[in-house]
Amino acid sequence: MNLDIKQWKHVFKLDPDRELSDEALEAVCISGTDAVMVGGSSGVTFENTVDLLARVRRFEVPCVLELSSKEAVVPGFDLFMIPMVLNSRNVDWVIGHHREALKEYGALLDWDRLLTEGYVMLNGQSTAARVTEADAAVSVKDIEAYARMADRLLHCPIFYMEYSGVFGDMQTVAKVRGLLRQSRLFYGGGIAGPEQASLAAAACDTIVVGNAVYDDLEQALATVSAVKF
Ligand code: 1GP
Repeated sequence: MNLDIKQWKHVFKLDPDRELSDEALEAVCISGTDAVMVGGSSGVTFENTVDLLARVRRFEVPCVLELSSKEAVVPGFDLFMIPMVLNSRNVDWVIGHHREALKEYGALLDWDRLLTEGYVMLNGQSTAARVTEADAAVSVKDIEAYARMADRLLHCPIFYMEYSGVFGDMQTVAKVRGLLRQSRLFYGGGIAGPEQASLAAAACDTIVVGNAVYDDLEQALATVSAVKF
């Protein structure tokens, strides 16, 4: 199992709050993707997260939990990704929820499995942006500043450009990748099939495919070979 995120080009993100048949889940897990990330912006509970972990565990693919609430901290994932929403107006989404989680679990954590994601929410209409009270009306200069913040000030292993639900501006994505020294650039948003997957993969380091799994599984699966083989 390859847990070196520097080698990951493709990730599927599955939402514990959405239905996925066993056949669809199997197809996702054996698709050749580098990892399955479990996470969502609403309706994520301990129960539905455990359930999805158990179902993904039948396969060999790395399984990552992207933590969005301390109620859904489930042990047993290969890695845990901790978002810090750099363009949130509410400090809770930058460090507040993190403080509360660490008060409870700080002494128990396996820090080697934990990775910080410096997030910038870029689609103001998305649930993720609304829930995290993000100021998505940012300029390219702002995004570049957030990228340097994640990369050089905070030393986040991941800088995540989140366009959730819409396909983003690949010129900006490529420009940002050129600035990063050590953070890996994750791009997510609106990758509906192989063409968008190739475009996004040419601009970032790792693409994240979410909604397409639920909207058009065949197209979603075709994103893997578009970027990996
Ligand atoms: C969402 O970045 C991911 O967190 C993927 O976005 O659902 O639009 O593919 P989509």
